[in-house]
Amino acid sequence: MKAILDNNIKDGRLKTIARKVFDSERLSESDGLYLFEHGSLALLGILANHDRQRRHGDTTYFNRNFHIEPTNVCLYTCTFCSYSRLIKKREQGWEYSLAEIMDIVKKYDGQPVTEVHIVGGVLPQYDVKFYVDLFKAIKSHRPELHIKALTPVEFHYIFKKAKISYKEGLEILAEAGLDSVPGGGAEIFDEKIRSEIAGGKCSSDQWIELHEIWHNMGKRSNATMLYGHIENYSHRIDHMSRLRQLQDRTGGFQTFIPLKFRNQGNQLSHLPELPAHEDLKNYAVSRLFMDNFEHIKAYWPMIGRQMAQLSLNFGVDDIDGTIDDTTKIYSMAGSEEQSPALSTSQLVNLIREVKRVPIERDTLYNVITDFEGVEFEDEHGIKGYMSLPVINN
Ligand code: V47
Ligand code: SF4
Repeated sequence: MKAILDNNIKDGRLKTIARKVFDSERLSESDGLYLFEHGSLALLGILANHDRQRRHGDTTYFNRNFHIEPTNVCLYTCTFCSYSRLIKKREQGWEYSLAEIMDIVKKYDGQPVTEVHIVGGVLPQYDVKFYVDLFKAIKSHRPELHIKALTPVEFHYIFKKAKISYKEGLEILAEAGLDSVPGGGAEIFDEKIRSEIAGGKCSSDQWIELHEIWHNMGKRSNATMLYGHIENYSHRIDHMSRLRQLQDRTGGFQTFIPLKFRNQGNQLSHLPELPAHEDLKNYAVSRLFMDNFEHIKAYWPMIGRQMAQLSLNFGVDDIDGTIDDTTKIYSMAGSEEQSPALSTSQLVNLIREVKRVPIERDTLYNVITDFEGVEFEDEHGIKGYMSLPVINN
């Protein structure tokens, strides 16, 4: 493979970059930028797939999860956000009480979900005390359910309001039951672009600082990048580079999740969405550049299941989870998945259709079920995938 590529890549710089990939050498920021600007989709796919295969073989990960979005009313007015409602229009949104949130958690009693992902708008009543009470209530109801919740956007706001340091605040939440932190709120770290699309909320440095403190407490988190709006390739490389540096210091990130900007119903609706080949390219460059991230995730509710399948050839090894139609962030922004929900057998088949081996993981990537050659009945009573057409191919 290395020799074939070497003999067929005409561009000397791309040839050097390809050699680095095959020798597992770190790509520089300018290598990353060069790949974005000059790499063909075919070359990027081959390189990123090689890197993914070396790390994960044929495995593709997923989990059984559901989301809770306590509110979509928000103090901030991020221009890309289709989901939030201003306080003065709060009657158009929802604001769940602790009891209502617990009712959602209880709906999953007896179902084999392993993770609840909790994130939403920022409002004064959702303060440190609220989340402490909520996390404790969830843990006392279902101790083994992993709570992946909140982002530096909420942390910064609620800790400042409570007049406690980031470290004190994170320790209080961890003690109450917070297990890990999702990747949201990162958007784009470049300060100028960030102030245009997400002005007022936590800064890039604060986002990094909060994750660093969390990692230094021995905890894990994810990282995202919102791309395809007013940023350019250099901003994306700068964003990934800041994450890569933090990961060098702590090793606390589990997965990197590029999030494609969707343009319906927000203040940036005049911007066209990126074409599919740009999304695939972005996954590939992410895989190649983020050498110290073990996993690259394609979030299927945002890009749709077919793109999620394609992304598995461009460096992606994780496609998130069952979701069960519990998140509105992407359907309200125009995703083709208007009611995102996949049963376990549907997820298993989606992965098997593109000849990968599905592995159900927990949030920390411990293997729950390796589906290679396994027959099963999922939580919806759908009998083993062996009976579905794709498996007979
Ligand atoms: O920070 C909001 C993004 C993020 C739009 O950690 C949008 O496993 C595209 O972080 N178009 C929140 N993106 C979601 C998030 C996430 C999702 C899945 C898994 C994990 C994880 C984390 O959603 C926000 C923002 O970047 N977002 N609006 C939009 N119109
Ligand atoms: Fe609020 Fe988050 Fe939407 Fe920004 S992205 S307006 S912080 S809900």
